[in-house]
Amino acid sequence: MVKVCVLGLGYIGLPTASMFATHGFDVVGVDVNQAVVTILNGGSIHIEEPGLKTVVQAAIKSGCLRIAACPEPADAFIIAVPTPINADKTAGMHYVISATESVVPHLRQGNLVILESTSPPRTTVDLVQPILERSGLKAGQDFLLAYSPERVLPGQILRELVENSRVIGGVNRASAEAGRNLYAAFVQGEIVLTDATTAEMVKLMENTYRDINIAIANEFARLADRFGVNVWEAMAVANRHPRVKILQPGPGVGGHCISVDPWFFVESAPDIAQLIRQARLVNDAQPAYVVQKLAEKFGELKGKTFAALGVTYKPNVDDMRESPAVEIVHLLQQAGAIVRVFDPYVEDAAELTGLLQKSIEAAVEHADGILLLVQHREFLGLDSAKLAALLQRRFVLDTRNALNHAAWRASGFEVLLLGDGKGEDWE
Ligand code: SAJ
Repeated sequence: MVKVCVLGLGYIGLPTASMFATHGFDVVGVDVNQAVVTILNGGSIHIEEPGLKTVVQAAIKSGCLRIAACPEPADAFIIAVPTPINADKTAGMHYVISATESVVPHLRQGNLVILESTSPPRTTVDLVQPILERSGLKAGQDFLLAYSPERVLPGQILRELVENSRVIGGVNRASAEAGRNLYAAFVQGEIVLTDATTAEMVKLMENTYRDINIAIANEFARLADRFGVNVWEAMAVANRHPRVKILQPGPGVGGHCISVDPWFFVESAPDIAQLIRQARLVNDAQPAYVVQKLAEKFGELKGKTFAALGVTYKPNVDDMRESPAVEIVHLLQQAGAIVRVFDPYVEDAAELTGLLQKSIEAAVEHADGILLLVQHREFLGLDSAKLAALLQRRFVLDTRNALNHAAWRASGFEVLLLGDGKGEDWE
């Protein structure tokens, strides 16, 4: 039985470890966070992801997945630890470094090591390989080394792990082929082989491409506000062009991927990655733009009460990492506003202490306005007539173009739609 040691049991490592375990591998899942080890060994999981708990429980119950605090000798090591962004927008590589170092004492002739963590270009060859070679073994000869990024969408991880195409970049061909043989156990999508640095660039290019496309949508929204145009109407028309596909403007870009990865290019080649940097700045400034729109509407934000609906980085997930909605809440607080937050996916969160409400009614009661920050499915059919009776002022800001504006207006609400410079009076 092939033994796989997965280092890092987060959004990617845990589903990956479970997937190998349910496909006939002997898997040890390693996390340096003792709390994670305890939770998993206790039969729960620390991540909200559809279907994941069942798969993890089945894998652990079958005995094929064991959870541990330290790595063990294995045939293959998969490093799936976070690469957080530092305050200066450089990549935090400390987890990759320490996870790689923890593999060194266990590395044996013929082993395969795969880095999955999103990393700046050349990380596999310039950072990971030299650390592993401290073992006295040579990459590509004594052991095999590859980079294979995860590209799954939170909320659909289990399905996408299986169905998505996968790129495997080896330090040499034998390494890439060994990676393919491993992942072929459960990947049904196409497996494409290349070199390690190309695979690293592929991952960063995908998320950077999306970031830049969202940035232009956000900039179009601001231009539409300036020129008295409804950007949503304009986009719908522009998107009829066969070669145009503008993405959705919104309150900004969150999550641990798209809002982070483009900076890895900026860090590695600041002289070249200028458009990439600018797009990041546009998207990062979007929460402040939303607050500015509110300030224009209310004049003074100090003392006003707002019900913020949704604080995760995108709909129907509990993930709040880099969430623009959280930043909007904090900016409003800094401006002296009182914010009450409701999110059906978030029960408590350190950064929102004292702000989270247990029901939408509790958030909305006597407020001066509702701010729709995330288009969770629970919010799409909200009964505006019922909410209208609770508010001090019937005002709603829709940052996602997710509400039925006619219905809200019929309930007496003034509706402010992000990117609608035309406004409701136009006929
Ligand atoms: N967003 C917009 N407008 C849009 C689309 C998204 O404002 O038109 C915002 C969302 O609200 C959210 C952020 O962008 O705040 C990112 O959401 P997302 O759903 O686009 O992507 P992620 O971060 O959940 O997952 C991305 C995916 N990458 C691509 O689609 C290229 C996923 O496939 C990757 O696996 C993942 O990053 C990752 O782990 O890198």
